[in-house]
Parts: sequence; C-alpha cells; structure tokens
Amino acid sequence: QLTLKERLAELIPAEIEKVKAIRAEHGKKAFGPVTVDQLYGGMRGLPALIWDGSVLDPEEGIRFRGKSIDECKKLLPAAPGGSEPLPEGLFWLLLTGEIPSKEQVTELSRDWAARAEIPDFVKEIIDRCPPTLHPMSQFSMAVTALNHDSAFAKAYQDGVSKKEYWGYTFEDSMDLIAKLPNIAGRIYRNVFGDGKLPAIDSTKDYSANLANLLGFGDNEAFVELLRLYITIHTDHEGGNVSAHTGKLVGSALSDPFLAFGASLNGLAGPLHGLANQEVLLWLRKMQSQIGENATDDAVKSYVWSTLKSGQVVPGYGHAVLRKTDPRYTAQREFALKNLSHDPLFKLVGQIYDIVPNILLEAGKAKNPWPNVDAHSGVLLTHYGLDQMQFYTVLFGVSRAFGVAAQLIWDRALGAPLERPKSYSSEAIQKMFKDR
Ligand code: NMX
Ligand code: MLT
Repeated sequence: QLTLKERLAELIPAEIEKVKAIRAEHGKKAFGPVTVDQLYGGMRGLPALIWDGSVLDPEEGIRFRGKSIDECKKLLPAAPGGSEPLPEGLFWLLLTGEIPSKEQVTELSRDWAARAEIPDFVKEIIDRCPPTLHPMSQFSMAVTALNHDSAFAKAYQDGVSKKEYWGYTFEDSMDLIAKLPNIAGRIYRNVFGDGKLPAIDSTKDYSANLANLLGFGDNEAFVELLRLYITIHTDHEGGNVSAHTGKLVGSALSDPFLAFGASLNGLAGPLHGLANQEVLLWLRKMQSQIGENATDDAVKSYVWSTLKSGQVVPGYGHAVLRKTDPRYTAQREFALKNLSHDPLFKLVGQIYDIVPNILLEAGKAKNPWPNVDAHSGVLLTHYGLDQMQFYTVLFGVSRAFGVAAQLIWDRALGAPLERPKSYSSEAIQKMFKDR
C-alpha cells in the first residue's frame, strides 16, 4: 500500500504534462467578456482561478473531484461501526482524485495523531489570550505561529530547488491539519472550560480525537457528526474567501501556516464562515422575542423585521449556489436520523419553509435558499456544544483540508505569484468614454 506522499509523487509528473498540454492547446482561448460590473461586483462569475479539489455547480452544489456528497458518503471508508465518511478519506480524494483503501485512511489517522503535538510557545500564546478574544482570532494567531517550524520556510531559506517545493509543502500541510485539533481543543477548553486537555490517542481517527479534546469523545453520535461535518466543510471550490485567500497568500511562497492563517481571518467574517455563529445567535434571539413553538406568522414577521432593519438572514443566500446547498441537505438527513424531535431542529425546518418565499418577495437576494451554515449549529447544539462563538473554528479545522490540498498542488505545478490587474474608477471612465 502506497502512502499518500508516495502516491502523489507518482501522480505529479503526469499532471505537470497535462497542464502543459492544456495550456499549449487552449492557452489563448477566452472564457468570454469581463464586464465592468464584475469589477465592482465582487468578481462574481469571473473565471480567475485553477482549483482542482472541488467544483461548485450553482444548481447541484459541490462535487469533490467529481464526486457528490452522497457518492462520497457511499465510497469513502467509514470508521468501524460507523456510517459517516472519514475526513481522512476526503483529504486523500482531494489530493489524488482517488478513493483510498481503509488501510490508507487508517495510516493517515495514525500519521496525523503522531504529528498532533503543538509547540509549548503556541500553547502559551493560546493560554495568554483573554477568554473575551474571539476563538477565531485565537485560532488564526496560533496557526500563524506554527510557521516557526515550517519545513517549507526552512527549505526555501536553504535554497532548495523549485521542483522540491511540493514535498515541503506537503509536510507542512500534514503538520497543519494534524495540529488543528490540539489548537481548537485548547481554545475551547480555555474559553469555555477548565483549560485541561486529554492527550491524543494514536489509535483513534482524527474526528474521534477532536471530539475527545472538546470533551465529547464518549458520544459516538457526536463523533459521527464531526466526521460528516468536517467532510462536507473541507472544500467549496477556489473562489470562496477562505480558499482564495489561502491560495493567494501561498502564491507569494508564504508557507502553509501563514497562508492558512490568512484563510482563517477571511473565514471569520459574518458573510462567510462566521455565519454559522450568526445563525444560532439569530435563532436564539428569535426564540427570546417570539417564544419557542412560535406560529408561522410570528416567524414570518421576525424574518421581515430582520430584513427591514437592514440585516441579512444568516445562513441563506450564496454567491454561486442557486438551490438548497447539498451540505444543508446532508446535515438535515443526519438530523432526521439522529435528532428528529429536537425543538431547534424543528425551528430550522420551519424557517426553511418560510424564509425562501420572503427573500423572493423582498426581491434582492439572487439565491433564497439555505447554505451550509443554516444547519450546522443546530446539530452541534443538540449534542451540548452550544457555545456558538466556537462554531467557526470547526469550520476552520475542516477548511484546512481543502486549502492544504490546493497549496500542495500549486507548489507541485509551479503556480506563479497571483497578481491580477486593478483599475481606478477614473481609468474606467476614460477607457469607455466614447464606447
Ligand atoms: N438576507 C438578506 N439579504 C440578502 C441575503 C440574505 N440572506 N442574501 C443576499 N442578500 C442581499 C444582499 O445583501 C444584496 O443586497 P444589496 O444589493 O443591498 O447589497 C442582494 O441581496 C444581492 O446579493 P446576492 O447577489 O444575492 O448575494 P452575494 O453573492 O452578494 O452574497 C452572501 C452572498 C452569502 C454573502 C449573501 O447571500 C449573504 O449575506 N447571506 C447571509 C450570510 C451567510 O449566510 N453567509 C454564509 C455563506 C456561506 N459560507 O459559509 O460562507
Ligand atoms: C464556503 O463553503 O466557502 C461557502 O459556501 C462560501 C462560498 O462558497 O463562497
């Protein structure tokens, strides 16, 4: 059985040739016009990036290396006695396009457990943070500080050849992913608990270890949830803020810790990953204003009051998707199987029946349907992880998988520094004066 790195080493030469051939045959072909609106409008729909791990279809949602969430659930190895896919398998798929064997996935779990320890000074950085500092800020600081031991940064300083970059990026990426549970667990226990952490168990998978560090290791249903949660949050093609930021910063040959630290700062925004926290805050506020078991009419007027006060309905809408996010559906299916009577889950379902029509009537949002964040917090809350300020950290742990996979390929394929052209409004006025 090949290790992941050995398999990658086999795949890289052919991929380099494939990219050369694509560029030779299609390099000068255009995708279509770029409009001025795209420059002002957040570059929506602008073809601008190569991202191999996943592609997002507006109607169908995400496919990881061509495989839908349902296909991944069927094909990727599960834990003994479990049914949800192990995120280790998804990482293998993102990197190689192939489904790993059970043994290969077990070997990845073991490798990550062996790399999981974080340096003492990083522990101190986290321990010194005031509990009032948002967990995402703590998370980003700790990840950035891991750059102290970056194999890539050291190799670069030692003058290693470009051809070798990917191997060091691979090692850093593996370290990055492996260390995230200890960082996330430490932040969680410091902010919401007594600061004491159990040790990583080298016989357990990544999600089981993370659940244990958070204090939920004995709850097998929660561990299964985490396996599904990480798997579906890993990657969402390249244009989303966290993925694109990681790729951009990595293109300056900043190492994976610096690149992913930057990703986390983007994920911490309320229009991106922080929306999972915002959804729970919004639901709780709704319950405090209109009570639990509120009527549809009361929910409707609460949603309208959110819109009329100039706020967004968190968890709804998307920059690319135009249908219900299949990650929402996957979480709903998990809830129907495991917690169908949970009152908050019922509220989420009630909102699903109400919000899209209101957003359509309001007439602004291009997509009235729920995204991944509309559902995730309710599942975590059900199992007792009800500290919503922590939710985006779990999104961040997952997103490292997708960003890391692309960073490795970017260095393997020699991706250049990203540097698009910008224009001033004045330049645009001049350019189109007589057109
Ligand atoms: N509630 C209210 N208004 C909305 C919503 C919403 N959920 N979604 C879009 N709009 C508004 C948007 O603010 C904009 O208004 P204006 O013209 O006044 O600026 C208008 O509709 C057109 O926006 P769109 O083109 O539909 O959306 P865009 O691509 O710009 O933004 C989001 C996408 C996801 C930022 C937006 O839908 C949103 O703010 N949703 C709520 C926050 C959220 O759930 N974010 C999580 C996304 C997933 N993730 O994890 O990253
Ligand atoms: C994501 O998972 O990154 C979000 O759905 C946002 C996006 O794709 O733009």
